[in-house]
Amino acid sequence: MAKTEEGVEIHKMGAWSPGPGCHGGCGVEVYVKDGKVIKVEGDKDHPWYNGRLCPRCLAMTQYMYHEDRLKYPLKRVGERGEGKWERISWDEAFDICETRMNELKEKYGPETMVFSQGTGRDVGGMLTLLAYSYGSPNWTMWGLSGHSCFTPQLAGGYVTQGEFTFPDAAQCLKERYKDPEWTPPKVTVSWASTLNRGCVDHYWSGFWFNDLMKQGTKLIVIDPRCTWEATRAALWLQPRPGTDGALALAFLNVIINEDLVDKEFVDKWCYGFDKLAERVQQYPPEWAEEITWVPKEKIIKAARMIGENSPASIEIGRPVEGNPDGTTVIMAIHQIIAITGNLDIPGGNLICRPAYQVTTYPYSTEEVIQLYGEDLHKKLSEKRIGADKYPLVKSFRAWAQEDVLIEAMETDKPYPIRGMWIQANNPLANQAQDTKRHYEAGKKLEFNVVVDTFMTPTAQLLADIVLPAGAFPEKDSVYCIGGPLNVIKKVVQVEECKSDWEIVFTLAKRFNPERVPWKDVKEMLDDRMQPSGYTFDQLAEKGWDLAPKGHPCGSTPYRRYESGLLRKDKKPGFRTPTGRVELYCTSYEKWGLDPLPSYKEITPESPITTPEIWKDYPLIMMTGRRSPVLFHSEHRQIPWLRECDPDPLVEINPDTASEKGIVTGDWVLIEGTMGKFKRKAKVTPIIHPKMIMVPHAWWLPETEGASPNNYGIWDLNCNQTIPMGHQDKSGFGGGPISGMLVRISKA
Ligand SMILES: Nc1nc2c(c(=O)[nH]1)N[C@H]1C(S)=C(S)[C@@H](COP(=O)(O)OP(=O)(O)OC[C@H]3O[C@@H](n4cnc5c(=O)[nH]c(N)nc54)[C@H](O)[C@@H]3O)O[C@H]1N2
Ligand SMILES: Nc1nc2c(c(=O)[nH]1)N[C@H]1C(S)=C(S)[C@@H](COP(=O)(O)OP(=O)(O)OC[C@H]3O[C@@H](n4cnc5c(=O)[nH]c(N)nc54)[C@H](O)[C@@H]3O)O[C@H]1N2
Ligand SMILES: [Mo]
Repeated sequence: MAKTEEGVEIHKMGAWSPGPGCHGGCGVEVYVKDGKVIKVEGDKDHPWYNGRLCPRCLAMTQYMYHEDRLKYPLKRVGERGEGKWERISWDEAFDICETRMNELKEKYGPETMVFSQGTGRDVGGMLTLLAYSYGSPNWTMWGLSGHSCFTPQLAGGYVTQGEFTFPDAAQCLKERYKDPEWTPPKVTVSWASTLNRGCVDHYWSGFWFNDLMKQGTKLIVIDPRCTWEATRAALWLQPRPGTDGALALAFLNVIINEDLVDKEFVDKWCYGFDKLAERVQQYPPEWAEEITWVPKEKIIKAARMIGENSPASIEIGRPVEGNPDGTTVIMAIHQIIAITGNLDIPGGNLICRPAYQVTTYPYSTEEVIQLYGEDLHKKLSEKRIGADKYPLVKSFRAWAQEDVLIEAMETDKPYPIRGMWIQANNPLANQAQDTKRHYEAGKKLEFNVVVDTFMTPTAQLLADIVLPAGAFPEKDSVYCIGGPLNVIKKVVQVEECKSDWEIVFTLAKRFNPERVPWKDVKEMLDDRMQPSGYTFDQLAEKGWDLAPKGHPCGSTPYRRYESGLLRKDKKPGFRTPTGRVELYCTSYEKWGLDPLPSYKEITPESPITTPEIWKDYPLIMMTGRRSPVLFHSEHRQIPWLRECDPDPLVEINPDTASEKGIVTGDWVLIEGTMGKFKRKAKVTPIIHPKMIMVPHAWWLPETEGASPNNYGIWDLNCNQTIPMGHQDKSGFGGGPISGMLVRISKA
């Protein structure tokens, strides 16, 4: 830690939630004076971000010292939703949680308690520790239909090449772009991804793409909306939402039929090419044009650009995972990467692993086993909601399946669900689809806890106990996925807030001291960091470290399949049953699923499947394009950020708007077959005339939190019009966050 002459301490660390809200990984310098954070800046020495930082991190002081922050534990004293709370001590809060949760366990069994998180903040590791110490297998993202964020992507990669991949932007090389092996991609595809707005997948961001463009990379953008990226693209494809699967199959058709395949790689390292080649004959560009609304010439041009230019890479955005049969679409995209020879090469799609294999957050079953052992994993899988129905829920990722879970909550089958622990998650303002259904199911539960930094609609409506979490400079933690190992360290204390790790650690130890053998959180982190050779304090001095090139547990060198660095048995090849990239998926075959990619129009509503609804609801609703100053439902209270994005908008094409007499600034009623909500119009040509875009997760913390207003969610939340229950056969994918049909009118 450095210190200025004025006595300001400068702490280097990785930033993760709470605060920016994000998926983490930026290197920051936290400036502390007299026990208070006075500013946060980017760390120029950090290998990924080189000093660049998002607006949400820059606004950390407004976040940390906001007057509305939760400052101490609260106990509900009125009815749920009445907004009546009483301050209690941490001891009392822990005692209540322990007693009530043990009562539920005795009455119904430990699986009666659900542990829900939001997106990939480090809460995943914490929740598994708490849930598994208590004895429940039901760790989940409550209400996120088909688990349609990141999990289909991880699962699709896992069954195809045994791992997940990200586009290479030299992020794992110590010398970055100066490394002699580095080659920029000739072409990069941004497939349903707002690179410029969010740190989308941990470390693939807009400015990196700028870096690549300066090195000559050309961009293909696949997005129904004319985004920042589209305006800079060499080629922009504008598909109908939810039809990316058809597009991917047509790309495969062109690449295979025009012989744009890397034959050497396919012969040596792939399995089932002939079967794939045969299958894709059904899917020529003419066929895809009709389905996707993308002219066939553009489909052919894009496929050729990918097939003729190596290295090339593909970034897959979340909307692809919400496609019907999302996991299959992801498989097809991975097949494109593999057969064009772009897997694990410089400038291609890199196989990513945590540095030194330090795991705190179990992304896959393998990591669950690494953290908790095979026996416990097996035992928990027997009762996990959805595991009997979905092989991937049982064998790949240890989540309870949320479309099955909501049914279980309503029917008590296969067993009663009676309590919920909600941490880093705001499902009623955002994550849950079919909001009312989740509210009704959650309201019935006997005991609910919310852990957050601010009072939220979810906490107001469902919680019995609310616990205040510390922001990232108020906690010790470790961050690692596919790049450097970052330390996050506690440098200040704010009010009575406690770090998420401390909260779950304390309670987990009460439930099961054997599973939590460490004396404190730091000792646990030391233990988990052992493979790196660092203790927590040692790495905290530096802030971060990248595994050296060639270290078997990092994301380098390139082409690790050649040298046996990927497989446990150290043989060359991939971590799949055949040891090859499985273009014909033997795991899917074993599980009774289609081993080859296919396309079905199975969105709940669409111009093709439900023409009668399309007549009355003639617009396709997309939701959720990211805002750079907001993270999901967060930051509505932070002045510097709200000023940049003040209103709950709906983006409408000028022709569509004028037909309805709507101009920018008008309030608009948006109606679907399930319900309605309101938004303020932003009339813009970047939207297709047959579509609208609704930024998600809006609530108004400046308005009344108690019922019936509940910070405005019942007026504004678009998820009231999006159903559950359209997951694909794998259990993952297919939550129709994009693609529902709506009509609009001036409110
Ligand atoms: N219509 C629509 N709905 C969507 C989406 C969409 O595109 N469209 N996107 C979906 C996707 S991809 C996702 S991943 C989900 C995300 O859903 P969530 O991750 O639940 O996101 P938030 O609504 O921001 O809720 C997070 C809450 O946790 C708090 N918080 C943040 N960090 C921490 C932390 O580290 N510790 C604690 N204790 N609290 C913290 C915040 O204050 C906030 O209240 O939303 C989904 N919902
Ligand atoms: N600042 C900020 N950053 C974030 C987040 C945030 O809330 N704020 N959220 C984080 C989370 S959890 C996630 S999952 C990621 C998500 O980030 P992304 O994966 O980038 O997802 P979106 O922003 O929802 O949508 C990206 C683009 O896909 C387009 N799109 C919509 N439907 C379709 C479709 O069916 N097909 C195609 N091809 N395109 C479509 C939209 O027009 C949009 O421009 O962002 C993460 N980063
Ligand atoms: Mo997400």
